[in-house]
Amino acid sequence: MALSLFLLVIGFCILNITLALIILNKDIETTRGMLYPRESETREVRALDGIWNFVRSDEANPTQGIRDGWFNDDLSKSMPTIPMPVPASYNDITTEQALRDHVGTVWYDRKFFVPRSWGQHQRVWLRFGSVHYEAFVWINGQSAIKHEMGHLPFETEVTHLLKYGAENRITVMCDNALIQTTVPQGKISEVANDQGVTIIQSYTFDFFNYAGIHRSVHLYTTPKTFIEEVEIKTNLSEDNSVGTVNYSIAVNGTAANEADNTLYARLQLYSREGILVANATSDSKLLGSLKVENVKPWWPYLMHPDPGYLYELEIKLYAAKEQLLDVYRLSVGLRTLSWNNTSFLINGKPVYFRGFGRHEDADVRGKGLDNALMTRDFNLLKWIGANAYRTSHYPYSEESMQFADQHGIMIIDECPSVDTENFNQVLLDKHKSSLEQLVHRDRNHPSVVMWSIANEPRTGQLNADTYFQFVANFTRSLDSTRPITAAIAVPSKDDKAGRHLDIISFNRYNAWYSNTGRLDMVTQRVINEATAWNYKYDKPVIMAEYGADTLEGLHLQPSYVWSEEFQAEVFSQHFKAFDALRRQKWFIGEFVWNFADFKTAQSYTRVGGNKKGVFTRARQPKAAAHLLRQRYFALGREMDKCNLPSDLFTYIADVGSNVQHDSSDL
Ligand code: GCB
Repeated sequence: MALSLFLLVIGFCILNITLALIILNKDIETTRGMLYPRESETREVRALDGIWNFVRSDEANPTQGIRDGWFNDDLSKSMPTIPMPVPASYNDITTEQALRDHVGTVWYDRKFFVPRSWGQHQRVWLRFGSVHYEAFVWINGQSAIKHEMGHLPFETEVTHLLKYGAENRITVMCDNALIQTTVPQGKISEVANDQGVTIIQSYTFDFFNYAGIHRSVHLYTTPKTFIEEVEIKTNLSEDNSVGTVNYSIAVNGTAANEADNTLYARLQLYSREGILVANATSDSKLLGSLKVENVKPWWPYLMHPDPGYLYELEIKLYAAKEQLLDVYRLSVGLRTLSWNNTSFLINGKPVYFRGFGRHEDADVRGKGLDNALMTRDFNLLKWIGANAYRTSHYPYSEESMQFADQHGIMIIDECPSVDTENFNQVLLDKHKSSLEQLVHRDRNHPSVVMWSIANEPRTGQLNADTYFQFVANFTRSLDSTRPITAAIAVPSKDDKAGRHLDIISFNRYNAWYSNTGRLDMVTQRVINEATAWNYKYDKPVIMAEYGADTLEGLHLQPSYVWSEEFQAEVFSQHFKAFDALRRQKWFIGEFVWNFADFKTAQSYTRVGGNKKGVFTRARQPKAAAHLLRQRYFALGREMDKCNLPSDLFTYIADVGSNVQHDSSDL
């Protein structure tokens, strides 16, 4: 009897484990619309950015505001409020530790006027650039939209919720809690403290879980029937002289549903100089293509004297009898991408990536959109001669994607999956949704050259194989024009995901996390590991992270960990490996970790945050920045014949033999 009970229990356990391992490739809900809000003859845009009212909920009672209906009236009628800037993370705005480390819900509200004119013959939309992590939104006390997933936009129509020619109220509840089924994952636990118990949010990823309304909030109008979706795919003739812009447009609105009302679009493509270079009239399916003779292709920075060349596509939607309904304009860069098992090409030319892993992170504003910081960052990227970065470890702002298009900076566009483990069905569905939202948002950016479907997932685990097969194939089904990668940190022999990728990226910290301080244990190990990855999968390989924490101003000779000298020497040891690997055609890029210092959760390995930046958090160069600059320009010179900046080398001495420091030193 005891034995049969024992067997029953064992059987039950096995069944449970098997069920937990089974993950299905389910359909997920797809997003619609969400074109970046732009003014035109037929559209108005208004930002709701500014100072909002803010309440931090009681951590022990996170749903109190919902139960007590805080959204039914001004927040200040329910709770004392404090001022809170939007966009910004809320964590570092006050001096309170309780707000910095808050776990759970917070509330925002503000008032705004809607002009009377908006109430007639048009529709009004409310759009958030991003709220981390989950958002619940009310307009005048009525539920408007809910959205889960940080770093990605969401929108809804609010025409019916607004009061026209009158004051309105918007209320947002934001929840930052990360659990095993959120992307990224985290854990919430109750831990004893000196007063009783406290709620702790823990996570394994290495950046601070900043939260709040991180990007702009917009109201915008559209006509009743309007351009809802635009998808652009470009092509070039073999000699790059003729370009094709293939477009597909989707329309939303009553006119689109009337069978006898044939809609069509007229498209005009203008050069940067404002000259009309191509035009077309679509069929009633709103599909078609434009041909551009003597095209100026989109090239990455330093790969061409005129990088980031963008055309402007003007789309006019018409109903029968030439009735103009809607106008939308977007930038278009014409380029081709192709890849095989040894290379990655843009416009038929092999690319070698010289870039960074980055973060959206700054003092005070956290992950809040900051145009001054973003502009400075692009100036630094160009100063240092980088041609690429990875949006580690989540999608970056749409404004930065537009900048990357304009400056010719190639983007490896990463979804918010980081350190993913304990693969399960809910997680898979959300992971796929994050990629669907990302691809939908970014598919028209010429700067996006690759999708990264995860950072350092635990791809040695049993069901990582199926899980990443589903995620990679799903991403491919959304966009077959770009290769797929993931930044992997498990040893290549244990990895089960790489076979589903097109390009292998790996992260490794030689002389830092392994063999700390040993500069003589870097070069050969990097060569061996890159070679092992290539040997296992026969695909192009990128080193997506390497580096060393460096305290600005700490100088030690001989070099010692944390010093500026050590960072420069770690880089130099890697450069030797990269140069050896570059001779193997399949090694296609080097990405330093990190562009700038950034904040992390508190830990005894972090002095005020992660200090692996080449720039400080205030965006000033450390010593290694100058070294990296010389290398990145040297690579640009060698591969793409770029010009060198006149201040790349500092005059040192005239020692009689007319010693000159210039490109011949490279
Ligand atoms: C990594 C992670 C990155 C960390 C970095 C580090 O492998 O991908 O998020 O910040 O290491 O500095 O530890």
